[in-house]
Amino acid sequence: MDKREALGLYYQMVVIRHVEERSAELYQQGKIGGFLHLYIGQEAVSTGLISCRDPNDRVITAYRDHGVAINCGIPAKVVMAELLGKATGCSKGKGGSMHMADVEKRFYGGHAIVGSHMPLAAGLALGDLYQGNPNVTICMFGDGATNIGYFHEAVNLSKVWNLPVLWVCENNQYGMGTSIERASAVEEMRQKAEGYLIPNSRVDGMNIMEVRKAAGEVLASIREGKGPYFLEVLTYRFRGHSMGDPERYRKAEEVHQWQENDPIGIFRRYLISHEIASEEELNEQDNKAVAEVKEAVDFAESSPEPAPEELYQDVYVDA
Ligand SMILES: Cc1ncc(C[n+]2csc(CCOP(=O)(O)OP(=O)(O)O)c2C)c(N)n1
Ligand SMILES: [Mg+2]
Repeated sequence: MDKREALGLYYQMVVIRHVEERSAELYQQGKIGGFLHLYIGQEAVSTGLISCRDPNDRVITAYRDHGVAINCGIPAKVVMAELLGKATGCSKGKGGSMHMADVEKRFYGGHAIVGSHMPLAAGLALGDLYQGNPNVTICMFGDGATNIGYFHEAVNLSKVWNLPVLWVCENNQYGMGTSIERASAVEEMRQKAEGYLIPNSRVDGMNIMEVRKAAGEVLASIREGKGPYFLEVLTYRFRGHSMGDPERYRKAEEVHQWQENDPIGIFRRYLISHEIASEEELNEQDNKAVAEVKEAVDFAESSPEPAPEELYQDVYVDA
C-alpha cells in the first residue's frame, strides 16, 4: 500500500469516528430524530472492505450505515445533513440515520429491517449477472441477521444461481441486547454458509490490513465467476446498540478490553512501525478530520429543512 492510500484510509476511519461522536452529541441535544446506531469500533471493517471494491461494485448494508456511506464516497457533511433531516442530506433529509443511500456512488442503503436488504443484494447481483456486468455486490449484515429468514433465502439462492455477491457478516457479537451464544446455534457465523456449500472464512475486523487482504482475494475470485463467498469479520461495537441502550447485557470490563484493541490505534501503530507514516503526519490527518467534521456539522445545522411538498416526491422511481 502506498503512503497516499494509507493516509487516505486512516483519514476515513478518523472521520467516521468523529462523525459518530458528534452525532451522539447532536442526538442528545434533540437535533437528530428516530434511532441512531453508531459504528464506533467497527470502522476497519467497512473502510478495509470498501477500499478493495472496483468503482462499479455495489454496496448495501443495514442500519449501522453512516461509516459505510462515508467509505462509499458520500461526503461527511452530506451524511451529517441527512442525520439532521436536512434537504441537503443524501436522502434529501427524508431517510435519516438508517436510510443513507446514493445510487450514483453504488451505495444502495441503509436498511432498517434486519436482513431485509439481503434478498435485495441477491437481486442486484442477479441483475449484473444477467446483463454480463463484471460487478460484485458487497452485502454487509450483522450476526443477528443470520438468524432471520431473509438471510437463508438470499444466501441459498446466491449459491443456486452462482451470484457475484460477497456476503460480509459483521460479527460484533451482539444483536441488540442478545449475545450470539443466546441466539445462534453455531458459534461462528461462517458455519451457516457451509450448509449452502458457500466458501467462507473468518478474519479479525479490528485490523484493517487483515480485512483488506481477505476482501481483495475474495472479490477477485467472485469477479472470476466463482460465485458467492461468505466472509465473517469479527468485530465489536464500543457503544450501545443504539442511543439510550443501558447495556445491562455486557460487562464494562469486556468493553474496555475491546477498546484496547481500537481499530484506529491498531492501524496507526502499523503505519508507524512499518515506516509508512510518521506520528506527525497522522496527527495532521487527525486535525484535518476534526476540522472537516466541524464544517460538516455547521453545514448540516445551517441547511434548510425539506419543503412540505417533498413528502410526495420520490415515493416511486422510474427504473
Ligand atoms: C425483522 C426485524 N426484527 C427485529 C428488529 C429489531 N432489531 C433492530 S436491530 C436488531 C439486532 C440486529 O443485530 P445484528 O444483525 O447483529 O446487527 P448489529 O446491530 O449488531 O449491527 C434487532 C433485533 C428489526 N429491525 N427487524
Ligand atoms: Mg451484531
